[in-house]
Amino acid sequence: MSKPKLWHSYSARSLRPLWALEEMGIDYDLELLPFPPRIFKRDYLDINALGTVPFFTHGEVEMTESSGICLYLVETWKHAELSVPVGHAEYGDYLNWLFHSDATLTFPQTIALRYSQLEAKDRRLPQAVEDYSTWFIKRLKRLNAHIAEREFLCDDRFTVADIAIGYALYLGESLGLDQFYEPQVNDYWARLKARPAFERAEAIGRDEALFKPVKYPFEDAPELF
Ligand SMILES: N[C@@H](CCC(=O)N[C@@H](CS)C(=O)NCC(=O)O)C(=O)O
Repeated sequence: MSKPKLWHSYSARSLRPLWALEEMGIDYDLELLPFPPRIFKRDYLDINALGTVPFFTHGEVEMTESSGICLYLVETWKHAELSVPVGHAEYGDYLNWLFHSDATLTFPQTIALRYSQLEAKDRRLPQAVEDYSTWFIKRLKRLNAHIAEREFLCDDRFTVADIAIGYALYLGESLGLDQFYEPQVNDYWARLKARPAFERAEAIGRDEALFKPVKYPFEDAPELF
């Protein structure tokens, strides 16, 4: 099997596949980029025209979706411990959490992040920041109920669905929105971030990172560019 390669920026969604690679013990190449790469590493646009991270290659395969890459890794490496197979009673739930992680949870977070601190001060939108921060917390409703009686999301064990959702909780924490998490979500998040593979992956690029988010209520966030 050829060696996969991941382009990553500290604290970006590329942490999902990086964490999965570390959990699985796969040998990989890593390209560490300053965030956001479209500003600080212009030639990255020749590799990924979107300018976003992650970017992932494996032979001829090229991917840009962090939760999709996690699914690709467990399926391609046939990693049964971290996946839920087709036909399993919780397979639908497993896929739902994988997609929920980005389409429902990180989507409002990124709007709050952008309009509180990534944009120039005269383009910031406090109303959007407040509304989308609240929206993210409200969208945790399904997780709040699901995790109240469980240790992990699916099949009573840790899978890549936990990595996908765990990243949304990580981003929420970096934005200071964890102060609004319900206790069972805080406990779940504490279980996830205590995993050695998460600790290894999260530390990559931390010392060199140019960008570290300002926390809610995001007052006086400096201009980045
Ligand atoms: N849906 C994609 C989103 C990728 C994405 O937007 N990544 C952000 C970082 S979390 C990014 O690269 N932003 C930089 C930019 O938009 O210039 C995924 O889940 O991986």
